[in-house]
Amino acid sequence: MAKASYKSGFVAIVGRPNVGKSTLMNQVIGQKIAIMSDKPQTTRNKIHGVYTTDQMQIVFLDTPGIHKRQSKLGDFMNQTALNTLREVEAVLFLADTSEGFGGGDRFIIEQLKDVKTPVILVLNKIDKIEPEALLPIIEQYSKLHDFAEIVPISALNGNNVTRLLEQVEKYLPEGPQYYPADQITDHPEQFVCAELVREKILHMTREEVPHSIAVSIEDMRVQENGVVYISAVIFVERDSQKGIIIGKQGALLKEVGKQARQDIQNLLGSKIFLELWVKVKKDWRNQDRVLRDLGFHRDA
Ligand SMILES: Nc1nc2c(ncn2[C@@H]2O[C@H](COP(=O)(O)OP(=O)(O)OP(=O)(O)O)[C@@H](O)[C@H]2O)c(=O)[nH]1
Ligand SMILES: [Mg+2]
Repeated sequence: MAKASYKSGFVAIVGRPNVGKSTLMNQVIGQKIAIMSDKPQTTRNKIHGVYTTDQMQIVFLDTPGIHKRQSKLGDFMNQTALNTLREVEAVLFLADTSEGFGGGDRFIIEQLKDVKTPVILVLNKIDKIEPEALLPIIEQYSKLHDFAEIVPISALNGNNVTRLLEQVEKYLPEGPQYYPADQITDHPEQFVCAELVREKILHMTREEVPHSIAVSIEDMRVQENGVVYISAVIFVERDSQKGIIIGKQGALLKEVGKQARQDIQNLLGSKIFLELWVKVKKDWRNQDRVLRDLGFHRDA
């Protein structure tokens, strides 16, 4: 049973691609549940991360970076992020202080004006800038919107993140503990495992390849010896990309498997056997049926 004064609620994390939304959520939760990379448009779905203390529970919704769409997948990603704004008690609008203010930020601020939810401006990556540079940035953003709070942080090293949580608490209503204290996400393990495989490929490939892959877990079961057997298919859009993912004599795929296995073992807490396959599905990012099959549907 929740205590009378227990506070809880949902909080969206939105912003341009690559500003550090997933890094922030993982930093708060203390475990990697949303994958991160230096490539824009890493996150494709709305990812729940649950933060629980004796006084409050915040369910963070990490969202895809809002960007100029280039495919039906891009449409889905933008829509997912924008719809989330209406489902929450507060919005964290993340901006990257090490990058100049851009049209992408302006577009998102315009969208925020249409929602009544309090918006906290989170100025991220302060570890990358000189302290004197911060004040002019705060002034610049304050002119554009009436932010409920402005909190500079470094999601990467955790600087000032506790202060951000204190600010978020102010906007939470009294409410129940929605999830058990030890639950950090409500995504099926399959989803997180597929994402971890995708993250490794994002780290090891360049140009159009990162955007052209999707990962699907085809089989996941505990074998008699206690080892979890996982079979995953990596979809690409072209034959040439298949070659890149496999690499010289299978070297790249092998490395992806090695690194993903480590992360998945940390997540599941048991030994795993990971089998990876690569398949070509032409132009899957623009095919409604394939997008649905891969879990990109409106109510996801
Ligand atoms: N120096 C520094 N780097 C950061 C910080 N926060 C995030 N990063 C880096 O920024 C890059 C993007 O981080 P993500 O968390 O994947 O960004 P995102 O906003 O979730 O990106 P999308 O999912 O593509 O919208 C990664 O290389 C992170 O390591 C920070 O506070 N300081
Ligand atoms: Mg992300």
